[in-house]
Amino acid sequence: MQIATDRRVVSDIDPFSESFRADPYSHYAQLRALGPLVWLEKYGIWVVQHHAQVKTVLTDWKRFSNAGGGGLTNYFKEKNWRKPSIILEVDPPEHERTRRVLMRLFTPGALQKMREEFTQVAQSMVASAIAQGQVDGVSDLVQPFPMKVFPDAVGMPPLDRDIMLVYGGMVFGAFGPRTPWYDQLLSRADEVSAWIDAHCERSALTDDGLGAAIYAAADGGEITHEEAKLLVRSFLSAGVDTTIDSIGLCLRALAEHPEQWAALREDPSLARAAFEEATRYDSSSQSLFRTTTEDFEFEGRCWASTKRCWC
Ligand code: OVV
Repeated sequence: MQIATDRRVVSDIDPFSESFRADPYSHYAQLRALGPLVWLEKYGIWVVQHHAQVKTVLTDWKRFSNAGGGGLTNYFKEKNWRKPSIILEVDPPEHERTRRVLMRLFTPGALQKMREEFTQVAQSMVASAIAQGQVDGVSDLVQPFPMKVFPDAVGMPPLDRDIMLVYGGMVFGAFGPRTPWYDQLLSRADEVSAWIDAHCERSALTDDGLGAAIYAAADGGEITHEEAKLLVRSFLSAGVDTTIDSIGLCLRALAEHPEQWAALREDPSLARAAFEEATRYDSSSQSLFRTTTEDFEFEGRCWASTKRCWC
């Protein structure tokens, strides 16, 4: 730690390094101990980790904009390999317009239908795992489940969907800096983008899924058909990897805490609370970025516009 001449608290910690990723929590503690606002010199970004500051950064979109992107790449200065998400990487009032369309999909009836379909798939996957005798939690259950239920709910036909994992890696890789593994995925960007684009078209979807309902909102004039396609894409970008990670991290937490696993086996009605707690205990999404839109003072230290914030 050092104090820069303008009294910034500076750290050389790299949140994208392998050592950080292997053990994020001790690094978070180190960063938190430096105070409410730290300058990460490797990337030239501010980081906030304390609740009050994180809450301000994540809610005050007028000063901390989403439109610069949710990751390290600053869209005000640089283009990403894919078009920005019109639900994630956008501020009000545009965000409210697209959010309204998505929120309307989740009526109690639609959720009930999804619950039934998801439960049926889960039961049959668990039944075949039990029949198999020995399972690999991640490859036999954790990955196949969201890969089936989400695209099914959107209305995608049951084609080979493995390319979606490559796409997911590219989407979430884009939140960080260029790394060899991300560059390797990016070498397939054209092919993968074309696949995703084609499979989000109205003509590629069933007429009774979430995708069809989004296109119906476009017919009603609330959004354009091009925007409908991007909202369908959001389901495939945001839903699959996050769910795989969340269930996988939950399984790992249970494996590492056998007494919690025993309590859950004893009382399976704890499953919902256990899963929700697991998503807090070890979250699939641990960092988000915002971009400042104007010069202002924050925590007595933060001024310049379009500097990234990580929280
Ligand atoms: C929450 C999230 C993560 C990644 C991508 C998207 C959303 C999207 O809307 O494309």
